[in-house]
Amino acid sequence: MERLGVTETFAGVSLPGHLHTQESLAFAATFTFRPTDVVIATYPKSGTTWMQEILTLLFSHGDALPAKTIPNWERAPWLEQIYCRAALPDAAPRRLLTTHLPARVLAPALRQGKAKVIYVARNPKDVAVSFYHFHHLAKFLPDPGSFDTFLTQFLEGTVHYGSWFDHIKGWLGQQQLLDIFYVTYEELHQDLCGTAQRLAAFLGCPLGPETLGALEQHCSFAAMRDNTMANYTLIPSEIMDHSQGRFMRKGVVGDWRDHFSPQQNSTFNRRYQEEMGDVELPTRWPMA
Ligand code: PPS
Repeated sequence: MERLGVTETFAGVSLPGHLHTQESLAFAATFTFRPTDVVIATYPKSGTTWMQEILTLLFSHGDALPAKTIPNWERAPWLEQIYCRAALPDAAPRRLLTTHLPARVLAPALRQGKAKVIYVARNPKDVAVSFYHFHHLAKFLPDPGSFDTFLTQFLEGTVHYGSWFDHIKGWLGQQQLLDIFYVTYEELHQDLCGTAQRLAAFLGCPLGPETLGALEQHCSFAAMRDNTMANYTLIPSEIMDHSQGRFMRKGVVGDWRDHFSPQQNSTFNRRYQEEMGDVELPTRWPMA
């Protein structure tokens, strides 16, 4: 398969060449946003797919048809990926986009275009676990080696998509400058309906009880795990080896407790404190 072993470097970050070229990355970096654009920004494995599904249901006013008939990567194209230019519905009244790029690449254009941004963050310990498992499935990512090796690279920020710390600090630093809604994976878990209501208010999108009911049903882990338009099983096995695991893996909070040794946990906590000690997070994760 094309460019499976290729790595692109852009803005100091390594990215899979199967999904990105310098041309596609330049397309993203010079993109002209509109005030009606809604951009989901995430570090990988933070709840991107969940947010794509929630916004699909919100924008369809609870009609599940788009979520059940259109793959999520078409409903909310990845701005920096090769196919985006062709996939973007230019005439659409509201474009939903997704990105893993750091804020420093996109923030000036987002500000200029007055687009709305939804930043989804997740406890980085769970991100690391989810990302590690995803490396076994995704043939466009390098072999992660042992969990210990991967965790070291994750903390050093040398994994594909770069440093989790830089990513969240970069986007949080835009809070006063961009029209941005910050939400965590853990909040979605704790109160999906309440979070959807806050999202709807941010987006100026009506949300009646029927839409909310449909959203709750279709955005549950079980429904999304079984929805071929959301669970990535449509991707051929040469690109995602489905025998190695599921994209919709566990969908729980705190899975790191089953993966981290006490030593790994204390190394992680020390690094987290160094990087995040002074950072004001709108919501915090239990790190112990
Ligand atoms: S990616 O590859 O960056 O787009 O991945 P992303 O979608 O950000 O994250 C994938 C993880 O999110 C979990 N997920 C969910 N959890 C709970 N409920 C719902 N509805 C849901 N949808 C996706 C998915 O299972 C991955 O987490 P892990 O921990 O690996 O299960």
